[in-house]
Amino acid sequence: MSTAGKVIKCKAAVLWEIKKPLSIEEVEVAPPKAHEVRIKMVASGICRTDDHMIAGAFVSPLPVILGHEAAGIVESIGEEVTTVKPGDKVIPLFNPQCGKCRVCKHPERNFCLKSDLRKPQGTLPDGTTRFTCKGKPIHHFLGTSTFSQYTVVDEISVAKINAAAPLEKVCLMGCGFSTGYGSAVKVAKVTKGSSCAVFGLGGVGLSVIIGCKVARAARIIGVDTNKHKFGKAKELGATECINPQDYKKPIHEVLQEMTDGGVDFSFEVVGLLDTMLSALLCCHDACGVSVIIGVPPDSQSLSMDPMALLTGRIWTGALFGGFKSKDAVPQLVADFMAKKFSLDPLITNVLPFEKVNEGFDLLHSGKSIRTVLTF
Ligand code: PAD
Ligand code: ZN
Ligand code: ZN
Repeated sequence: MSTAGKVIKCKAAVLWEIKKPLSIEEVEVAPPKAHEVRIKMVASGICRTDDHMIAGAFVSPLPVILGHEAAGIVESIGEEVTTVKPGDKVIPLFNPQCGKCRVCKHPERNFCLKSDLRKPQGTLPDGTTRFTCKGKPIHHFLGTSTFSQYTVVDEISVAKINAAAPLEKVCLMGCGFSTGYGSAVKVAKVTKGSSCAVFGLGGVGLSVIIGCKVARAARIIGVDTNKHKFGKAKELGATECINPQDYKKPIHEVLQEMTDGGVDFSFEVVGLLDTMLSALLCCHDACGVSVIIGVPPDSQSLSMDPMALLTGRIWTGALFGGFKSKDAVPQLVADFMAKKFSLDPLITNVLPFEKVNEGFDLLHSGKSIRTVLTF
């Protein structure tokens, strides 16, 4: 019996309050309105940004259904939807591509004006939600909300992908992989033979390393306070790994000494102000480029000496690896299918969706890279 046009009752993980575990609830998911798409979830990764939200470090309205790194199958579409149809394999896009705004029309930039990340409202673009639980509206998260058996997204927040793609792997294209990989190949534009430093060797940082390797960097130095991350970083292409706690000197000085005055490209993939500054200072003062990827704690700011930039360093940052999401994700999936890179090393754990809190425990313990929830 078709579910199109009807409310679907299903299970979702709801965050009612910050700093509390997610709770698996029965929710009602309304049918998609015009320009919207309802998706049956197949797999969703757990990203640190979901955890930042639980911890209160990233702020978006509560109660909310988190999750933004996923893949699924279109269940039904609203009126006027033209780019996907029921049965299509898709990836929800936390950074949309409306194609019409000033940023979407810019040849390089990708932070679409329709993104809910700008000033999180926790709704779809029309200002309402499609989820209810116990009679209360439940907010969306970054226009995606993938910790639910069904979700509704705007058409600007979904990309159709190859029908043969393994969804339990390519779900990582919804955030971690694309963000890290694009930061190296598209934002920093890492060059052949260059030196790179990557602060933070989680799912996103390791994806930066994959990008640096594809770009044929000569030296890729992984920096992490958890030495258990070093093995996997080296497997993916890091030429050496260092732990800042093993040195008396500030880590940027150590890196400057290791690389004849500083690396060509550095990446902050932790989300702390200290590491943002270290990453900036470890790149060469005249020709280095430093990219912020980690999401900083809400309302904190950084003070720095402008001389660090006056000498010629370039300091930038990017969401979603600088990719225009709707255009880039199908191509990234195609590159994966063509074996340009592997996602297997990033997926350390697979759990049934109901065990989502165990997935967060694994992230906190430092033992997992990516946990993929299956539905
Ligand atoms: P993760 O928690 O899996 O990895 C973070 C890594 O940083 C871990 O290996 C830690 O051991 C390490 N670490 C912690 N403190 C330090 C320190 N002081 N020095 C060096 N290493 C340290 O997170 P993730 O890979 O899922 O995400 C990383 C960040 O990127 C996080 O802030 C997340 O919110 C952000 C992110 N940004 C985007 C974007 O579009 N810009 C997308 C996805 C994630
Ligand atoms: Zn993410
Ligand atoms: Zn746009």
